Amino acid sequence: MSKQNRRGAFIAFAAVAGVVSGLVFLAAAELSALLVARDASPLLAVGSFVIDVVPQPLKEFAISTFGEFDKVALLIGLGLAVVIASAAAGVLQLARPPLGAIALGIAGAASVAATTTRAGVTPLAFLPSVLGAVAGIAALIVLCRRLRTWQRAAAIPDPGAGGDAGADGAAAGVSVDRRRFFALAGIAGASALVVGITSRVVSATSSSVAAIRKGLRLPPARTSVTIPDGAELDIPGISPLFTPNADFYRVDTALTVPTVDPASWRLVIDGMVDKRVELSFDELVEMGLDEYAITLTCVSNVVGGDLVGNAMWLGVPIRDVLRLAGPQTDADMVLSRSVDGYTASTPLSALTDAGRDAILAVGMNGQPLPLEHGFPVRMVVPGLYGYVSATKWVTELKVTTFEKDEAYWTPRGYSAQAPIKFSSRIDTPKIGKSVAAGRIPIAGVAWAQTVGIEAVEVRIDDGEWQRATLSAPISTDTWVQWMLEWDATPGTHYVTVRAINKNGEMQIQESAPIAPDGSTGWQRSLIAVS
Ligand SMILES: Nc1nc2c(c(=O)[nH]1)N[C@H]1C(S)=C(S)[C@@H](COP(=O)(O)O)O[C@H]1N2
Ligand SMILES: [Mo]
Repeated sequence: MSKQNRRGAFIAFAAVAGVVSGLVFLAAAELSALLVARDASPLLAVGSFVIDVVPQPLKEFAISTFGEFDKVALLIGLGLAVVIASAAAGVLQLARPPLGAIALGIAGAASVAATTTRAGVTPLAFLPSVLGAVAGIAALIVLCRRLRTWQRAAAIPDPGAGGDAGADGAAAGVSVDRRRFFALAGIAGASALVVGITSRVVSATSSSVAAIRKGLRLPPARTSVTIPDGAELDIPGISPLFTPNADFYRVDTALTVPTVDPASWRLVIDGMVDKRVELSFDELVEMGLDEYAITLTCVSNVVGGDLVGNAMWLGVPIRDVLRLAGPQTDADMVLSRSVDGYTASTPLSALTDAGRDAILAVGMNGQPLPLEHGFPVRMVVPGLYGYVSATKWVTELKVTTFEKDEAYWTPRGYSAQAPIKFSSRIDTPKIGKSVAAGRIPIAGVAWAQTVGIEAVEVRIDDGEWQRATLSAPISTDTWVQWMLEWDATPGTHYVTVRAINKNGEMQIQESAPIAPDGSTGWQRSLIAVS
């Protein structure tokens, strides 16, 4: 091997030593997180930090490119960054010790900062990062020492005239040093992978809160919603009147689903109130549970999109809960806060006005809230986009003013207040699927929470607008289904839909993007008939 090649090879081995040390760091951190501080995994904390700080356009790019897999993509990206950074630390440590170890120490300090500043973490949250850094640094020092021993042995000049015996002896020494290095790196790397992956999987799947939720029996509803005859149309491909929990869209900034035990959950009502109030889960549900059929909509829903769903919620009016604390008259906003630090700003009037069914929900479609939909308690407010109203895993209602306080999305390009812009969607025929000529239904859903849908109109190509048949509405807070029989003729056709609300207003035709306060436009879809 030439001297040049040998130098290159040792740089590569140093990179291997670095990557192995990085794995040891993460594995030790994951194991100690599993044992002492469940929510303090450095990788996840740094990931959550990234989610909070990336600029809005990048976030939108990630969501539009990776869709539901945006969080997986983030974790893969982070993994790559860890591999590259720890390889660099290895090379540094071999060339200029102890710079590599110092680099790992800095990574440990950054990871302590990321974990301990997450909302609602345990006081021990610093420990996984510290133990991880100590283990990683120890591995790096030991591996690089071994590497240097081997490097020194390999650099022994060919004794030449000194005779064959000397050269053989040196070569044997070199191969022992090489074997020692690779054995150590292999064992450390493999055990780190096994320990790290097992700890993470155990942490993710052994949440005792999932079992607690399964065993939870909610009191029966005091009042239930009457479903009128004709509330659900029987058309293949249309959205069901109630979206099953498993199909309900999920949008949040939580990298891992928060696990909140109802036994330790508390709701604090504070801020501009006559008296601070704290409620336990039992105290909340004892206030009496009622059913509410409310359609939830995300501000990120594009025209024709699927970030909208309808559920039968079981909950307590927020009005009743706020009344216990006595909001002061100069307050105009409630800043709701989640265990994960997320906040939403909701106009106080949307929570207290008579006739507005804003609730603290504990049940969804006949079950306790699913963990990812906010177990054990979330807000649901008819007529406002989710980001300004539907706080999941909610733990605090701070009565305040829009002037004094700001919610999570407000400095990130979204309006502080955001009523839902009413809209309509075509569910069937599916875009891009060709249908057979003949009489077929065109059908979908339309929503205008708090006002109600008066009519839905459909136009084929440039024809007349035709009134669709509507399902019987459950309430003004619930979407309706609509359908129109169509004699489909072969060829391609444009189908356009628009809704009219019960105030006689027409759905906005002009298209608007989702930021800052929700999309507008009429859905126009191309349908191929054969
Ligand atoms: N804690 C928390 N609650 C949250 C969010 C969040 O990021 N964190 N996102 C909000 C947004 S933008 C929407 S649209 C709804 C979505 O609720 P779902 O996931 O149950 O459909 O939750 C809201 N509540
Ligand atoms: Mo949303």
